[in-house]
Amino acid sequence: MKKIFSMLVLISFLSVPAYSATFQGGVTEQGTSGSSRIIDKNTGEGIGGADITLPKQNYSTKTDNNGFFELDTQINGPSIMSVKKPNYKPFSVTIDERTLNAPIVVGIEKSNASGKAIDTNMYHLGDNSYSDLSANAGEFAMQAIGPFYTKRFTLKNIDITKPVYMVIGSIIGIDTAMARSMGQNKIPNAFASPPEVYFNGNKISEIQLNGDGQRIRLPKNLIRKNQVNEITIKTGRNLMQTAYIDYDDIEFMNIFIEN
Ligand SMILES: [Ca+2]
Repeated sequence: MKKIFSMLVLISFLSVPAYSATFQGGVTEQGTSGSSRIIDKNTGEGIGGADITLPKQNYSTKTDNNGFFELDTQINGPSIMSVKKPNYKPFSVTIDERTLNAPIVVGIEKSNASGKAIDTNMYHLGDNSYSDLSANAGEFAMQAIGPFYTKRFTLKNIDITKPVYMVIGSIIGIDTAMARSMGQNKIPNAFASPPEVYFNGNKISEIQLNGDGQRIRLPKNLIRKNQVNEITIKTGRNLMQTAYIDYDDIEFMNIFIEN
């Protein structure tokens, strides 16, 4: 039931128009008109000196003293925008040309002691071979590092009596049948198996859809407290291509742990 609910929330987020919207960790609210702005999610105050980056466009800017900023660049189709500020959780959101034409307000949240940023870089998995009709194909920023990504990290100050989540800030390019049925790509005759997530050698999840702030619960019995843990994300394969392996080309950024 909980899974169904999460899916509904995700679906409603994906289908909400981006005009004058406030993005707060996957929750969309009606914003006010005016310039785009980064605010503290809890106090509502503008955050000055935050770094705004569009990795694909190789574009970056900073907010002014009151948190306002402008995106003086062109984008075509969904693209990942990242927001970074010391002492705040790294944040990213998938935007498109409609977002660029209307002001957006992004609420970011102070990091807490038990949360941990694992990796704030952007990665491309796959083989650099993909259809122009693929989800977000026009927006791929960089060369593939191969079909999988692995990161090792220690989990200190983790409270395993509470739920522990791995969060993927943003992910684009997934061409599963579900992504296709949601209108996230336009490939008529092919689809891919979903990316798989492994934690300490155990498969814990599959990612069916593109989107922001996707949470994957880490099974308590697999967590190694104060020791090295390992996350692997393996991209899917084009299930209609049998002559050779065609990996699904995807990009993601901002992996962190929430507790
Ligand atoms: Ca491919």
